[in-house]
Amino acid sequence: MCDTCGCGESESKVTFQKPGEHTHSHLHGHDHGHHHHDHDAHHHEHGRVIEVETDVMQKNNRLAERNRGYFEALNIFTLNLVSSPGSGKTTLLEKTIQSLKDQIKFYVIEGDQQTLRDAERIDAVGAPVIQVNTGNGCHLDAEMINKAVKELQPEPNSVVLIENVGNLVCPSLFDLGEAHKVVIISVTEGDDKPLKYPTMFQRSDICIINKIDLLPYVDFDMQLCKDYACQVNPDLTFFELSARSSEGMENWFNWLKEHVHSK
Ligand SMILES: Nc1nc2c(ncn2[C@@H]2O[C@H](COP(=O)(O)OP(=O)(O)O)[C@@H](O)[C@H]2O)c(=O)[nH]1
Ligand SMILES: [Mg+2]
Repeated sequence: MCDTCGCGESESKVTFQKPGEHTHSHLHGHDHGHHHHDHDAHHHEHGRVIEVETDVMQKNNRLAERNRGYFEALNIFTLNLVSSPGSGKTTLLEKTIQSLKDQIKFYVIEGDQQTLRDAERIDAVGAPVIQVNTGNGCHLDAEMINKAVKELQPEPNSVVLIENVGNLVCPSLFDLGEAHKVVIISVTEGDDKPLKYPTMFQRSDICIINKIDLLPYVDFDMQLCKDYACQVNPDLTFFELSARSSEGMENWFNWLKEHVHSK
């Protein structure tokens, strides 16, 4: 898991902030008392490393199931949007909220290592939003969502959209309690992304291929990209769209409306 980037080992300072409010912080990750134990484990015995990582994942999965139970009880539909930086997650959220806010009540949890920029963009289109700054952490986890939801207080029958930290690796491993993971790739990133980052495509149910307005200018083979994605996950549902020009957005809106109202 995060031993590739080190974020899973470190105690990083996670902050929660609404636009226009002061930051409040939580020490996140391992408890102080356990830190040295974890640190030792990482440096001494290979077997212990696996044990510690299993503990972290088990704790996350327990909390994710609690989040899921909360969302189900209130009939809240939750999506976890994952992608590399710049694929268009925030733009897609802005356009989705602008177009459907009369029909669906949206709440947004924004994950980023630094800054309130994305939360301010969501605030500007009129949805309640909380920004989680993860510091050195390169993914959101179930504990952060648990705390963010307590702040946001989403109403029953609403939709909670979670924009994960831009990263195609670590966010795939952390269940947040969402109904679906949605992986977004843009046509400027290359058609071989599903082969390079298979876990992200395996764990997602939905794959949005964004920026199709740029197809004439890039070497991106749409069919090849979908074939690669289907090799790692034959059950993926695809949407080809442009969050900028709105081409293809209607299919995405229809999917969202069907799933929100089908329960
Ligand atoms: N041409 C084009 N640009 C887009 C599209 N969607 C997003 N962008 C641009 O891509 C950049 C990154 O978008 P952003 O939504 O911030 O990506 P995020 O990092 O995934 O949240 C911005 O300059 C957007 O205007 C699209 O469909 N077409
Ligand atoms: Mg963003």
